Amino acid sequence: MGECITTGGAAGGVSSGYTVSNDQRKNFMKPFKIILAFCLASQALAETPSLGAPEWQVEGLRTPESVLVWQSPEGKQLLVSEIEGDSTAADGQGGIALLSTEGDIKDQNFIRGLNAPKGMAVVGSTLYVADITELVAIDLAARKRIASYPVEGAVFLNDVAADAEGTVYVSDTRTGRVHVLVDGVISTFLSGVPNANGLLVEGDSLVIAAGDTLYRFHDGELEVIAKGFAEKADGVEPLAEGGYLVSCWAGLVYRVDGAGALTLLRDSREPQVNTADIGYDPATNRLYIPTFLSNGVQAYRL
Ligand SMILES: [Ca+2]
Repeated sequence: MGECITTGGAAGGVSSGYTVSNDQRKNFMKPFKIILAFCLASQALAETPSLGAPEWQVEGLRTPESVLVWQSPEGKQLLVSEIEGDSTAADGQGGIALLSTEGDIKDQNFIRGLNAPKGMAVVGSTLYVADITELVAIDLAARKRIASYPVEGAVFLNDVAADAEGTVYVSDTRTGRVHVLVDGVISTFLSGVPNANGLLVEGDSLVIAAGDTLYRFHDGELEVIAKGFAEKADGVEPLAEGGYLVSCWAGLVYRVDGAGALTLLRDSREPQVNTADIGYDPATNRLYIPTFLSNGVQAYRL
């Protein structure tokens, strides 16, 4: 166990440059505290990654960045964003592939006409996709873009998450911000979160994977859930029994338990197989890993 910092309440809050707009209607920005809830600086890791062999893997995708388990009208399917080329190039090449949960490519051109799509979230029959500097809304039934929401100052929009009311959040990893779409209007929800990437809505909290840290933003405060990822965190998924799965693009997958301790499940940095924005289905306990530069998706039963 290394450095341990525990703070709490007004006296223990850490002053910081983090800012939040938690009242979007007033466009209100105010500083807030970072609460370091756990002592996690250097948790012991399992010595041997234990993910085992994949149940299946698909190759031939086009820079797959994110996998989303989609409860479609035809049953559960996988949406896979394909950057197709450079991650920051508005090249008109990119889209969403449709896969079965058993690894069949049902339609690699399910959605086309994007640039470098990354994280996704579904609200009703609308798919929201982060596409470099804009949040794109797509009607999944018509398979067509229905709206584009340019984000002012955006550089690298990355992950998307939505709450039960249809509020949509999108992170920008380069600017360290999280933006929010409410009633068709985009505004900045949080700023000063370096490497903000994976997003997850849990009740009235927003979980953010950023750099070596997993945060929970709740009631105006940003607290540390876990810290110590060896590479920059990318995707985050909730586990049914509590805790999370967190991937790091460079090739790491961690389990984060309810107390914030990390267990390394996979390290594929040496063969240079990326683990980008993962998908997870708690009903089948299946983890889906987009391998990015390796152009595949792998499925594991945990
Ligand atoms: Ca592209």
